[in-house]
Amino acid sequence: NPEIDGHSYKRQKLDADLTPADSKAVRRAKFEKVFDQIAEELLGYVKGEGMPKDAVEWYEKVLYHNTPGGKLNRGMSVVDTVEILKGRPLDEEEYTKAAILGWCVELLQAYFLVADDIMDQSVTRRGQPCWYKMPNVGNIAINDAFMLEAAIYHLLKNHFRSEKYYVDLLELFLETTFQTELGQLVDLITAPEDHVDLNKFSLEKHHLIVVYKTAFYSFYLPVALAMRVQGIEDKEAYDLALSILIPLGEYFQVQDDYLDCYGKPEHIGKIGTDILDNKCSWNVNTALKYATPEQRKILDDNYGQKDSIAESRVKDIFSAAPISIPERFDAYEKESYDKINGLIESVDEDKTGLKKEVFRSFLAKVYKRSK
Ligand code: GPP
Ligand code: MG
Ligand code: MG
Ligand code: MG
Repeated sequence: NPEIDGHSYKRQKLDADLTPADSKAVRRAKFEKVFDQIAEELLGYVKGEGMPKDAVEWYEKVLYHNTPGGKLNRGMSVVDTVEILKGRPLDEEEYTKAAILGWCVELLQAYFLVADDIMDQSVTRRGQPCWYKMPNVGNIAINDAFMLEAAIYHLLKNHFRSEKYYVDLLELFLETTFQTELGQLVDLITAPEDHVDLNKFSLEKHHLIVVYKTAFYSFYLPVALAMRVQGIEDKEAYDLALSILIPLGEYFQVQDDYLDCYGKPEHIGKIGTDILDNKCSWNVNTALKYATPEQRKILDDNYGQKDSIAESRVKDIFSAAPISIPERFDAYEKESYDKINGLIESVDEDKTGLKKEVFRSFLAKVYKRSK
């Protein structure tokens, strides 16, 4: 019996019996099993191309270090959404196909994170050193990121080539990748290392950055993929999904920004770098809005300095009245929750073929998250 969350399960449920209400740990374990299959498939291909043993072993390490090990919200949401849209548990074949798409989203995420950690000069991720920080990796991580992305299209071809929605899947991955890269571009050029100018920041700029760098690939992509699998073709339905998932994604990235400063590294699995990196984060924009002239001066002098004393000065200002980031974040969180619930309630299920539960379950996964 596998040990899951410290309990050993006396009776493993039959795979096909699993529903969204089942224990999270059981659903996660089932989803993770599909990753072993995927890794074997990808490594089998590399071996079949006659690549040397050390290359095969390298790619295996890349895949396992960077793809599982996170919260898996994005990937598992593909499976959950297909199941909710069908309104019944999936059979074995349906489950595997949805899970492969889910893992393709996780591979996209792995690709982004490996690259993002280099660009942000981060140190840890998911409680381990960032991939580029691992012994003997360094700049090879750039190629490794490309190979995580390539895996997506290899898997899509192997498993979906004959589906009539194959091109729609390709377009979804390609378009959301471009959107994410645009968001990353604006994130990076708004945070120059050698020139701190807080006048360049604004909550409008922040909104643009987070929608592009996070919301499309983390929230819209998993649901849109599931909608394609379900055969939904109406553009109106996709626009409606977008109109809820973009605000949800924005809320999620505001949480990420908040946790960058206020999360405990041992709990969130990463050490925050936003203040040192001069990032246009929700925290600093909110602070700029409420700072007294004295506080503003301290922010101007200390934000974006590669220096941990300057960083802690900024953190003190963030928490001090009238800025009071933790209180303002609590208020923001409540307001967002109510706003998103309002959007969900207005979904016309009969007209679009969508289900409110798709969005409710996604919101429940992220509401008040602490990591
Ligand atoms: C999150 O930003 C955004 C991404 C991980 C997308 C990266 C996109 C690329 C094209 C590489 P973040 O830096 O706040 O994330 P984290 O806090 O997890 O480092
Ligand atoms: Mg980062
Ligand atoms: Mg980043
Ligand atoms: Mg962050």
